[in-house]
Amino acid sequence: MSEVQEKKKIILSGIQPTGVFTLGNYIGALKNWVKLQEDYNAAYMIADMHSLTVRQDPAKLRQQILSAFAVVLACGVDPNKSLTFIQSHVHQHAELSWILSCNTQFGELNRMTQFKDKSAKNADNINAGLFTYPSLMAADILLYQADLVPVGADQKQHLELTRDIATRFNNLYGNTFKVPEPYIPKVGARIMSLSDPNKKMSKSDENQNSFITILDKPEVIIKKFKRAVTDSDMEVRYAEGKDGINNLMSIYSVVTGLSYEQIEKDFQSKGYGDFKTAVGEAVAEHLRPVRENYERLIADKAYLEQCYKLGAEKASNFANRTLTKVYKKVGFIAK
Ligand code: AQP
Repeated sequence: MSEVQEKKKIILSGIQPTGVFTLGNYIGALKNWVKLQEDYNAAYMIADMHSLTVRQDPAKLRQQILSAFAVVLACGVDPNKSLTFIQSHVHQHAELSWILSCNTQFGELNRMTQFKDKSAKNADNINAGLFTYPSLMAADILLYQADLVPVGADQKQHLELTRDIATRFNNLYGNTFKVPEPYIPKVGARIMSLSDPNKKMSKSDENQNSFITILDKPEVIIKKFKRAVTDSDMEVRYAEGKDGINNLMSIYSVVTGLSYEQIEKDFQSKGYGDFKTAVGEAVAEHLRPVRENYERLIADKAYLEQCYKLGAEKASNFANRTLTKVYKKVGFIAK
């Protein structure tokens, strides 16, 4: 981060390479990342270490990490403007995570609802990493002295814990960490599954028809929207109990910029079939530039490598300042 940029507030966000990013990840995170890099000193990471809390196939994970990095750039994140890196390339994350684990209480981790949810989903692999995940997340944030962290509802509790850990550490050892604030994006819809609109759209969902990936071909996108679960009513109208239609309207509104009122007017005398086709076509068109950028980037492995190596070097320099301070504070001897 340059001297001039350093005056801006620091914002940090990460995304797990647990699959190809969905339209939900795009609308809820990546689209905002691009906007935020103008006003903030942004740090964006591919959270590959976090993805190990669920069993991954190594060959697939390797490919997903690179693909995820390329998608982030394809969406418009500029590695010259934002610190863009792969978490495991910056060893300070694991190191600070250990120190923070020793400053986090078992009871605090045991209260995390995501741990309970994920344990229920992965009953055959309730590993210690799944339990201590929030300490690693705290390290991710505190290493960069982030002022702000964009959070969806599911990460609110973890950010609260990060704040508690930072405050506790500062009280015990003297001021070390910036205590981060949540950043609530101005526009940020929660995109729901196309096959079950009561469930969040997720990249690791087993049902391929439940999500749109950023890289799906236009004909696939249109087909998936045609299959989207709606209701037995016939009206394109945003209303309670019409979760499927509400979800499609929210997606359509984000990609076209049209208000719900305008959408209802435009589809007044048309059926769900026409509406679903319109949503599919609009999404396919909206994602076209990202898909085209991605195809260009993923074919240029040398450029990607250059970007993630430079990102790792810059991130590591920054993170090391914090870690050195922490090691000194807790009483370790400098090498
Ligand atoms: N459906 C969604 N709508 C809006 N925002 C979403 N995000 C995820 N799904 C939606 C946002 O994407 C960012 C990165 O999320 P993540 O990869 O760290 O993990 P996640 O939230 O658990 O995303 P997935 O797709 O559901 O991953 P899996 O299937 O691996 O658990 C976050 O900012 C998140 O809010």
